[in-house]
Amino acid sequence: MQLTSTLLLLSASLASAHYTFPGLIFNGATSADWQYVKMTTNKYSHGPIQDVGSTDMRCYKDPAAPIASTANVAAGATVGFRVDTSIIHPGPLMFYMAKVPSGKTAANFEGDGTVWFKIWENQPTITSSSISWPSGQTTVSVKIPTCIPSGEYLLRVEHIALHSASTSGGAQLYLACGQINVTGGGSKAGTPLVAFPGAYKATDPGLLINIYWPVPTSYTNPGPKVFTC
Ligand SMILES: *[C@@H]1O[C@H](CO)[C@@H](O)[C@H](O)[C@H]1NC(C)=O
Ligand SMILES: [Cu+2]
Repeated sequence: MQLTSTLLLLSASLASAHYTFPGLIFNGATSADWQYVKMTTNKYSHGPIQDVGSTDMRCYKDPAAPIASTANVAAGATVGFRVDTSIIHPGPLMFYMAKVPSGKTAANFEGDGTVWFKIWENQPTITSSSISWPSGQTTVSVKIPTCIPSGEYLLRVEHIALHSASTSGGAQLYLACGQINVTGGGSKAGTPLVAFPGAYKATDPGLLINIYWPVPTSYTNPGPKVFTC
């Protein structure tokens, strides 16, 4: 009895150490959960992706997800995600975008193909005794590039937890895709383009790494370099 409740408490605290990105933040307001974000398979478990070769790497979309809405946002505006409940593990945060191909909409596009460009990533603080990343965020946000063409896009947030990344497949990826319609954009398409899965390998130095000992002296985010206007 006591053991059971201890186990329950343990699994509850493990689950709460994971996270999702259910709310889109735009025009100064946070939307309802999954209103503008494709509902993810981990909506209840909050669990991560650990196989970077999985099609879950696109949007982690629940096959039974209801169809989400698409938010109108101006190029150059800041768009964010509410984190449920907060980013608690150490590791990098990145944002990618994919332009929705003609004939598709953000609502029915799943992010397949060589369509993704990276628009932002952070870097760790490295000292002689530790490597660390910003953590504890309950919201995360990014500026939509001013120069990209107007139209519908997927906005993909990705956080990689590295606390167990010293063995292959130990890195934990948390991600989700918001559906946005960029207005007032420019004429420079995002590059370079990569596919998910494909852009990452389990052996990438940013995914297979012991962040504790010896303390890394550098860190390389996985994926392409960041697009600039
Ligand atoms: C996207 O924005 C354009 C320009 O405002 C508008 O004409 C179009 O209907 C919008 N598309 C969606 C899906 O809201
Ligand atoms: Cu966790």
